[in-house]
Amino acid sequence: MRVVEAFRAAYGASPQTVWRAPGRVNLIGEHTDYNDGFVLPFAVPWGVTAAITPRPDGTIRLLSLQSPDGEPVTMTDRDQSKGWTRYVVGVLAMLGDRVAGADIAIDGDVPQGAGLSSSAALEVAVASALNELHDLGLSPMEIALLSQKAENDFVGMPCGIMDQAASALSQEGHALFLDCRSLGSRNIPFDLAAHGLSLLIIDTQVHHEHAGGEYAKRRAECESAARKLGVPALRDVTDLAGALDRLQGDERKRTMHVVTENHRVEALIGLLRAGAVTEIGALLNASHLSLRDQYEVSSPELDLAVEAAIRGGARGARMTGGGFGGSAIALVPEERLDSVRESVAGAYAERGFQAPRFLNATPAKGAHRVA
Ligand code: GAF
Repeated sequence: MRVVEAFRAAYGASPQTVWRAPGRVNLIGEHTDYNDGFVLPFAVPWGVTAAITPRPDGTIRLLSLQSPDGEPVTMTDRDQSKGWTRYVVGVLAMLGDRVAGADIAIDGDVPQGAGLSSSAALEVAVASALNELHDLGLSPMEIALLSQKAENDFVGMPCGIMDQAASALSQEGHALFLDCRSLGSRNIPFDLAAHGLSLLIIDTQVHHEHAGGEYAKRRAECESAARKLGVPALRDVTDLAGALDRLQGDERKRTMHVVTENHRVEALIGLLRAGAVTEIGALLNASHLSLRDQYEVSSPELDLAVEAAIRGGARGARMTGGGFGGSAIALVPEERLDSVRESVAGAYAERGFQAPRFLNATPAKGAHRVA
């Protein structure tokens, strides 16, 4: 394994453990996780592999096979971390005294900028390896929570729990239904091929700079709306019409999205349970319209990907992940895959957008030891 070879070359010995954790794509349940709601992501076949040996001193040496100079970064103080190293050092920082330093080599194959959660994969791979090495006894959900805390408190991104939970808990061939309040989860069988379908990921290759700030703003708007409605979180709104009467402007729109999106997650799971996989497309379309018009986190590239995919024969499509760029997903009958790709690529060329990248995702397994 090349991460093991790189580790040996950099640090002169074999790593004590190697863990891999995947990125994720979200089928439905967008911007619901930090509203205590429901999500249905699954792990993608791409992820991050972390080779680690603990160090008794506080030093952290960190090598990425994706870094251009190929040299390890050495940090004697956690405050020295910058850029991508913050996701790793954040995990170490959250473990406090339980972990001193470490020699780490990282290899990743999550398509960059596609919004498939390479950062959660990185956090969960490192946290899972440290959990084993230091005999911490953390469950996969505790690993996800620790990774989320690293991102919230150390990196400064106020994300919910979805991405880290998907990376830590997913099972091959299944989507992960997660109640983000109780943290109860269920692996739901999700075999599209058995129904002659594929889930096409359309990576717009565009990521807008302001995405982080807009994410925090949406989260604050939801929390403010919940306070005005006197409920702990928007998940608790049961009388949507009554709630909308009491809100105005953006907070009204955000509430509309979150409440209806939670219902869409439950409806989609009902269809999967009934074996009606081909029928989930309408829910994907409705989710996209709500994210575009009520939550206002889509982008021209995502909207065009969704419209052109449907024109090309997709049964449904939506943006996936935080928004403002990244990827859309399309549910496509296998015989229509070429037609959908051509429709989207053609529409992008006509509009003068950068060519999109197409990926095919089948549900992969969550974090696991590889060596
Ligand atoms: C990002 C966040 F990291 C998740 O927690 C989630 O809120 C998602 O955006 C939107 O559903 O991926």
